[in-house]
Amino acid sequence: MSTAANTLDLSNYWMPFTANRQFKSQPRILVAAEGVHYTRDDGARLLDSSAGLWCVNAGHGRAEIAEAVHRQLLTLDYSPAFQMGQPGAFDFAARVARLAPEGLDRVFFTNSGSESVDTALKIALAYHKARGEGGRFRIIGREKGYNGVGFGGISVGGLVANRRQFAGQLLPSVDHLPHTFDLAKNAFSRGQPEHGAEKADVLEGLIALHGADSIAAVIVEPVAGSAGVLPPPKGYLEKLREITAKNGILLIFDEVITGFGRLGAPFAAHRFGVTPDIITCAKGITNGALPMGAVIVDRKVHDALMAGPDNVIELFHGYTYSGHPTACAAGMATLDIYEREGLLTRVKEIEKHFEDALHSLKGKPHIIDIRNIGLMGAIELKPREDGPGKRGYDLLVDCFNSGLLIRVSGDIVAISPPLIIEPAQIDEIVEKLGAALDRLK
Ligand code: PXG
Repeated sequence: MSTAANTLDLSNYWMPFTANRQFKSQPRILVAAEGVHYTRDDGARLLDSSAGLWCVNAGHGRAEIAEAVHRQLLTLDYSPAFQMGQPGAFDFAARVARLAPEGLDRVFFTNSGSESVDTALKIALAYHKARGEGGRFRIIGREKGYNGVGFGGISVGGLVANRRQFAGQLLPSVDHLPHTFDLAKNAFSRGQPEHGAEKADVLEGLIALHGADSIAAVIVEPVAGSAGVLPPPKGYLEKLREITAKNGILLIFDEVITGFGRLGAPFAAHRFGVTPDIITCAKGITNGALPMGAVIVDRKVHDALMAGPDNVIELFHGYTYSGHPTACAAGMATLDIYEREGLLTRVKEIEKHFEDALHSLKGKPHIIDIRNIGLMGAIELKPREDGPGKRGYDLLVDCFNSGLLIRVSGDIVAISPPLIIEPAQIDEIVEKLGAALDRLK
């Protein structure tokens, strides 16, 4: 079987978040992966600077995960998720709970980050209803937030491109905090920017406007990922926690990207010392090997729903594949690797090297900002006169052709390599990127 792009029929597959016609006229096909490298269909290797899509934290081709999934498929391929259990789901939930911040130890499984977000929003609404506060129906998201692509997620999210095609049918009763991006004050920040904690005070204004007793939850990414790596200003998350707690509002951290070691701790909540009521996660939970997500819930939120007659389903929600046996097996093997190889904290050791390497690009053509935290970095380019996103796309193509896989959204390059990356490989990413920037128009 040939996998070369020129022998593939590209017509049937409608690609997600892709300019399909542009792609199909100039396809980029990956056929294999190992460690921190992909292999293209022409056999050339690409250094993976984005851990796939921020998910392959332990690097590619981990045999241990493959073997666990293989064994599971032959033992119990599928079992009904509703009103039946399989050992793997209970074991894996206990394992995830042990990694989560203290108090968050009830785990609802989903199949993606988008499902985790929609699940978390539903749990927040159901929690307040169960406590007789059904008037709390409003949800506060944030501008520039990416919370997946379900109707809940795009409603609380704040990326206009993800919303405008569907405008008119977004969730009602949603409001947004302002984003924290401030190029004028924070350009070229290393780690958490100095300015912007006061943006959290806007929540007080929204509470004054809507009334605390109408607000169910606030959902934010601790570090905005898709918007182009926006670390929280110093003191910002602390303020959000203080204001939500004071007003009986649940705080949800969307940790689909930041979970499982990307910031040098199991979760961003640990890194920032701020504990939300609910964490959503996915991606790194199975090292990207199989689709899975989870919602990790404070026990008091969970327990509020465990009221009423015990023959009644407490939460009318779930998926055919919640706690799928293979996903749980992949997750167990993934956490074995993370723990054995110290990957949940390794980023602390390489973060400074990563930061210095990225910031060494300052002064290269077109760069208007470089920012970073943990093993997440962004390089923002000035959009070209002929249209936003074109310069970023040209850079993506040049890098692809010269042996580097980068993730570009618009004119922002996001760098988030697998957590196993070696310092010399970080240098190689930066070198290749620098050379491509020198060539870029
Ligand atoms: N929340 C956050 C914070 C995310 O980053 C989702 C929810 C949705 O997850 P699913 O599994 O439904 O895709 C995400 C996903 C990118 C990029 O390069 C980011 C995501 C997905 C694909 C690409 O910016 N984040």
